[in-house]
Amino acid sequence: MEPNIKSATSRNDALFERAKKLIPGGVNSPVRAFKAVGGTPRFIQRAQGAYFWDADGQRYIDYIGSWGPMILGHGHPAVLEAVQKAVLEGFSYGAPTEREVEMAEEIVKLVPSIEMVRLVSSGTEATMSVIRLARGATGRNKIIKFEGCYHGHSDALLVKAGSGLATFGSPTSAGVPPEVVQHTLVLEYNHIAQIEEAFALHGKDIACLMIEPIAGNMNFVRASVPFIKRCRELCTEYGALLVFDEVMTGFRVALGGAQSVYAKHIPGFKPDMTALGKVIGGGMPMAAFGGSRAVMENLAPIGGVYQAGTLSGNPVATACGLATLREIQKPGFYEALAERTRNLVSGLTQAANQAGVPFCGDSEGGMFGFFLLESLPQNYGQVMKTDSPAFNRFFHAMLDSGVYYAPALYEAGFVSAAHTDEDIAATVDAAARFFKSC
Ligand code: HOZ
Repeated sequence: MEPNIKSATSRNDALFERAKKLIPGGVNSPVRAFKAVGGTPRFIQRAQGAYFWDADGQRYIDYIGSWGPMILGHGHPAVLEAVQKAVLEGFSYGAPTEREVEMAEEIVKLVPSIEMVRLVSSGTEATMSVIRLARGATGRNKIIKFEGCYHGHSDALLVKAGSGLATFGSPTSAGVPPEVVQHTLVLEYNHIAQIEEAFALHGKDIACLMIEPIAGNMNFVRASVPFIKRCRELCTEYGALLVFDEVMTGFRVALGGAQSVYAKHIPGFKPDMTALGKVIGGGMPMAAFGGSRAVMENLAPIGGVYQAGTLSGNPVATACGLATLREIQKPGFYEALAERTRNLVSGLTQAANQAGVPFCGDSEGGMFGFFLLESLPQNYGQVMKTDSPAFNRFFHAMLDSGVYYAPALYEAGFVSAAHTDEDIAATVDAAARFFKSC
């Protein structure tokens, strides 16, 4: 661990000032601006393995991994080789390639609920397209989502809870007309009675229920097994599609995604549709959505639901994604990743407990979360009770010690195969120093 890293260093400051003149907030995605935690964002210059270095040459143990994709760590040799070879063959053709077929074959092989798949370029595109497809396939307009689940920034999904079950949500973003979200019903995560009531009221009009099965956009909150089971039963009963947003959890929490975790507890469990992203691109812009053949064949050019993209199935992105998918299928990969991630969470919990600081955490595969609370929250309202000034102090203390967590308490964390036991121990030591000083 490199000691005494300053909170804000000159080149990061200078770059932030330059960026703010031309880029709204100085960043191309809001959370990167450090607005929630304060201070100057680090401008990253390079990355290798479990680390990245900022514009002042300071090294950080990276626990965001590009917000999930970098499951192998940065610069994995097999991925680099595949990308370098692909780049020499051309960046983009706008015509089909063999690697897209290979990519589809891999996804269908690894995720049993997916019989057909379409590649797109971002998680937002995947979830947005799934909604259109669900509406087109069912001939219904209404959709259910859950408070605290983030499904990208398309209009219909930028919506907060309405005042009751009979009312629909209101936009969370300026620029989203209320009419656009009038069909989006927002319910409380893990609240079985609410979904039952919603289906009883609107069931015949509901096209799909979309859920992050392990919500990574309110830190890390699992849907309970009974809750997922009830979602499945109600969707089946009313003819709505159950959509798992596995942009974050797909190939991250297990080789078969979060759905394979729930299938261990619910015999025969499958969602109807799945949105994927992040790990399948290995750090390149790639995402996908897929599901049953019957539903997927509603997509153009076979069916009447339109969806397209110039960079969809991009040859460099598919090379990167395929190389990544091949590495994660090696024996023992997820066992080792999950153990290291568990060690991180238990180490942090122990360090906090020894200092009398309230702390709890959870993990699945290479994804984790923690809260400065006595017990794990079950929904967004409980997550909101977290003491954010305390999180911000923790975040900056860790940053100063060379550990980079997500700069907002609503985000999950990610461990890669490149993180070593020493990295975990150094992280826990840094946290222990902070907790003792509280
Ligand atoms: N969608 C991410 C937050 N859950 C942020 C992505 C980014 O800033 O790169």
